[in-house]
Amino acid sequence: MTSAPSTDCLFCKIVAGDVPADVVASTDRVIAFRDIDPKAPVHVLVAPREHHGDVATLAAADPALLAEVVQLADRVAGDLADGQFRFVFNSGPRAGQSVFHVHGHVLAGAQLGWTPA
Ligand code: IU
Repeated sequence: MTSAPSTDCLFCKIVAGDVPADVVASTDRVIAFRDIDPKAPVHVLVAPREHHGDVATLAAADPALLAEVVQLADRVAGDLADGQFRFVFNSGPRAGQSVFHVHGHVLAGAQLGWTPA
């Protein structure tokens, strides 16, 4: 998948500031914003500003950028919760991916259950 910005991509529009989002943290290359349909007391999406379709594509294209995504997730969990968090990348529609600009879900702020299926 391409790293070029996509005019059809919701998260590229959020990165560009064309669609509003509740941004909680950001760096030069990564942005973190609250999920509009939270599944935990803290539910924040962490995405590279650059467009990559899924986490494996990002890992292959720019592993350092994936590390920056993880580092910002850790910072968000420390700032908004107690530093303990689940970090989920849905990869592919059958895994639940609905936005095809890679993003990790930071879930925190409560004792989390397990087994999604
Ligand atoms: P997924 O892993 O691709 O399914 O995650 C997409 C998330 O994006 C999902 O949790 C939505 O609630 C969330 N989201 C959002 O935060 N803002 C939006 O405008 C839309 C979806 I559309």
